Amino acid sequence: MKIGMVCYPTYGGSGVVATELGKALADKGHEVHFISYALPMRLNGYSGNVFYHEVEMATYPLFDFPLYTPALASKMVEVARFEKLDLIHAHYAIPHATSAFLAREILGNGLKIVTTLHGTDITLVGLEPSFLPVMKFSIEKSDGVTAVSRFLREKTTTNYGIDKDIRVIPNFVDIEKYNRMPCDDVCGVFAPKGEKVLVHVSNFRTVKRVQDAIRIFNQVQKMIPSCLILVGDGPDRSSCEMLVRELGIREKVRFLGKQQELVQILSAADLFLMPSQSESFGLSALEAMACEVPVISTSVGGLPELQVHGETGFIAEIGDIDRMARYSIDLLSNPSKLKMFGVAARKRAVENFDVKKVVDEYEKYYEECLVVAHP
Ligand code: GMT
Repeated sequence: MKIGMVCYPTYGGSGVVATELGKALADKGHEVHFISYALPMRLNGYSGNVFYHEVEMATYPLFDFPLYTPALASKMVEVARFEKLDLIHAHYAIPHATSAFLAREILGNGLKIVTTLHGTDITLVGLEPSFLPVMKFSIEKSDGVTAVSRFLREKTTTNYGIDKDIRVIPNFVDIEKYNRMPCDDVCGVFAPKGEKVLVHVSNFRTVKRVQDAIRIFNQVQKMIPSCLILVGDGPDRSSCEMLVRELGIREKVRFLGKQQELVQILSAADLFLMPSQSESFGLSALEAMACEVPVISTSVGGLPELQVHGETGFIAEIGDIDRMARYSIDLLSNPSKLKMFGVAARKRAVENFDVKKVVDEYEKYYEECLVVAHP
């Protein structure tokens, strides 16, 4: 198959899913053409079946805002026409599904569109009155639609009144790559005296509630020698750094910023914190689980579909910092329980979210979509 993979190139789950999916499909012999305004973050290393097409943005004094949607549609038309694409897979509906619809109309050649809904495209941004009708239309006009959790499928049908078959295909992880490895060097840096290591990874947006992770850790470090490793960057980073200074725990908290390679870091971790306010799946928690790291999370969105309370970690209400701190202290002060939870976390990742299994699901879904008439 010849697939156009359209995604955001930035530090975020939807771009990661698109990139890892594209690479895995290329390994299976498909030809994958990434289309975006910059090289997707995890698109590193050369593969003969992978191509990258950058969307050029024309500027003009009349335009106060960049006109990405038509520019992306034009690039899709060009790539689809000359590379003879079978389908466009749009990750994150805004504006990718809309540009794909435009491209299909222009081409008039039966190009299929599969749209994957990832999270805030449905739960937040798409609900803005200035986007909603276009979002609904673009989803309805896609030949196939997938959502990364049952929660997100439900939100899409209720919030938008969309009466369309939406296939749930979860996030996935390369369980061979994401596997706990010896990490003496990293552990020596993070925890030279054998402290416990808590990790949080996100794009530091408000929905991630990174301040809650810091407050949970603040309670933990009063009871257990420990450190907090914060990976990622985004709008809330400065306020988080400020909070760490206010709490007087600067020596115990490391801000690593954006990182490409997480396996070493996750292999040094004892616990992963995900106190999000909204999370349609929680890809970074899955990557931690694959590395035998139990997760302390909130109960929002798709998180209860990912992890099992009392088995792979613990789940609490949004903002219940005390409870999440208590759960953390309980696990960290009980080595055999911590180990058991870590093993269960990996087992769940391997049995349910292995890249090989999930990529096959996408492949089958593409095949189904190729033979249906456009909606
Ligand atoms: O919806 C977003 O915030 C964007 C997206 C991203 O690009 O970071 O994240 C979402 O998609 C991920 C991959 O499918 C999911 O694992 C995340 O849970 C989801 N984020 C939210 O729902 C907040």
